[in-house]
Amino acid sequence: MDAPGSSRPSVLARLRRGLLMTHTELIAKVGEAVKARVSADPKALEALEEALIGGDVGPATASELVEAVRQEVGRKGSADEGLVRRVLREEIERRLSVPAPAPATASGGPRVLMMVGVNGSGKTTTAAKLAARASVAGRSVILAAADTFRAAAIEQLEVWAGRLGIPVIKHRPGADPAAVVHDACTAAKARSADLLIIDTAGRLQTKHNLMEELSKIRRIAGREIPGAPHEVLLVLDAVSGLNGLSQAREFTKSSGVTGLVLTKMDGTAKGGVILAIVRELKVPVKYVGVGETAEDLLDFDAGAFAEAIVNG
Ligand SMILES: Nc1nc2c(ncn2[C@@H]2O[C@H](COP(=O)(O)OP(=O)(O)OP(=O)(O)O)[C@@H](O)[C@H]2O)c(=O)[nH]1
Ligand SMILES: [Mg+2]
Repeated sequence: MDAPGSSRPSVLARLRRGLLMTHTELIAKVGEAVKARVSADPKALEALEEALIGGDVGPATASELVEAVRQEVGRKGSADEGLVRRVLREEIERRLSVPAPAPATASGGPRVLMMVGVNGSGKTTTAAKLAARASVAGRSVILAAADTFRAAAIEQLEVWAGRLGIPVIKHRPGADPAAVVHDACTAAKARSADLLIIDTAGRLQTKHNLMEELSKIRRIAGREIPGAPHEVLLVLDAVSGLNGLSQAREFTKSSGVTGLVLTKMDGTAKGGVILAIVRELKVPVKYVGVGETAEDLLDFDAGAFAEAIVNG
């Protein structure tokens, strides 16, 4: 995991605290499994599997992980705690190391990033965090308030933009979001911005007209700026756990998602859900949200995440 600036320890600490529920239970079960001599006692493996399921990794991943432990223990002929942990860590890291889709060809113009997801997942907050990050790195950023459903949604983005000193392109509430995106693309080109971040309204994947609206936004962006949107981030709330999975599946199918953001990992989230999501969607996790301030965003690092889950 990595985060900019001096806030790094506290941000990492928040992720660790968020992962604690998965970790604590898992570690207790690893200890039990080892004590009961994994190879000899299937009950110990069952307990480990239950702990993994309790951590929201999903039944399929849980059984695969336990099978990997069983095989390694069989090969080595012994099962010390270190071995079980090593197998789990390696297997978790491997599963989370999904190659990113080929990047859209660079056009030389502004890079366009679009946030999508169901209601309340953290799209606007993550858009602001990413804008803050790019701005701190010296890149010129523009935000597009393409969530025109509610006046409050536009205001929320404006508050962030004002705080960060970043321009925001907006229309009236109820306006066509694609028109906002059109204007934002024009502004981004005219001002030679490095990055345009489009905030969209939360929507359920079952609402066909709303999914169509996303397609229209994509088309408009692509017409104005070649290759846009260069990145489509599906923002998922980790707290909703496995419930969000089927929704996410439809989103990835229909809106060309290139990466995932898992938010609210600082709360009571069971971090194991990342494994279930990546297994299903086969899209890489790019960022992890660990709080509500601009700094509370981590680059996702599969190795560091596996280490934090298994070894704390
Ligand atoms: N603790 C915590 N809270 C978060 C995180 N990300 C977002 N939130 C909070 O979650 C709530 C919803 O976040 P928004 O960014 O408004 O979510 P959204 O997806 O834009 O919501 P809609 O536009 O209504 O669909 C807000 O109270 C945020 O402060 C996170 O990583 N950790
Ligand atoms: Mg929003």
